[in-house]
Amino acid sequence: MNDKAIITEVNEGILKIELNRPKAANALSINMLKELQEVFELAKYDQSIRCIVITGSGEKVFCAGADLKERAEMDAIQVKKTVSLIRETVNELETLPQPVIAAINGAAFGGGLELALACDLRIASQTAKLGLTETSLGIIPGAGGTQRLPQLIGKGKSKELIFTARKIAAEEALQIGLVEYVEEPENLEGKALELANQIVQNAPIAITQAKKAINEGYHLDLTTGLSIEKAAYELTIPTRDRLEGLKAFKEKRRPHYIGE
Ligand code: COO
Repeated sequence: MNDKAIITEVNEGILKIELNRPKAANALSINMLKELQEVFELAKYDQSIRCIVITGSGEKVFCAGADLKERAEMDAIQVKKTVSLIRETVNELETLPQPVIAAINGAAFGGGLELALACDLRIASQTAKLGLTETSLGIIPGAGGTQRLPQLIGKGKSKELIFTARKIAAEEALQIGLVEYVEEPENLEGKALELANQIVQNAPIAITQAKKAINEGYHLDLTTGLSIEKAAYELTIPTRDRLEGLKAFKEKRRPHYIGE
């Protein structure tokens, strides 16, 4: 029996992270958050990891958000500290150099959806429900939901979902652009790994710089965004991978990228 709140597995350049609190709906306890931060700290310096897939244990829940049982025992200062811990953990996920794919295997509510919003891609099981439910609990999304959701689906629909705390089905999430794919439950992990395997074939420095340029330039004016893209592109020029790409093209073979 694994009593770790996070289970990790690395296979062929892909790190799989599983939120492992099935008896507590994979809720974000303080312990789970600290374990997540440890995993992210190791992953960001591990060049053998080229893509990350994050999912929940079991079939019903991806992540039920903040641990409300822990929360009920906290005073105001402890709540502030814990929400900051969730926000910091989610922010660390978003700034990982590798692409992160959320395989949403079930309910993603509150901080659980905020975690998925900080990922680069989201695939939802057909059975998944998604919602920023915080206003139904007398609070607001505190781990980036008020910022990342509008960036993804627009202000109007974001206000509707946050004000109503509505839990939406995977198909609606796909229609509004909250997720990129919806899969049958039995195909969810396969689709996530299919995407991850496509990503790990490409040059890791280029992938990291493309992620950085998109994330940093997205909400800036075009001129500033283009200067960010220019700086990111120029970091790929001196790489051995760039020369390998040209060589592979000439030799009509698949490139072998080493991340240098
Ligand atoms: C959840 C759910 C919809 C799951 O519902 P189920 O009907 O499948 O299962 P239960 O509701 O019985 O939950 C299972 C289990 O997990 C139960 O424990 P026991 O009573 O000991 O059997 C629940 O108490 C526990 N559980 C579920 N969610 C949580 C939890 N423990 C601690 N914390 C949480 N969050 O029932 C559901 O709706 N959960 C609340 C989702 C939600 O609104 N989250 C937002 C919290 S605020 C926030 O995230 C803020 C971030 C900054 C998932």
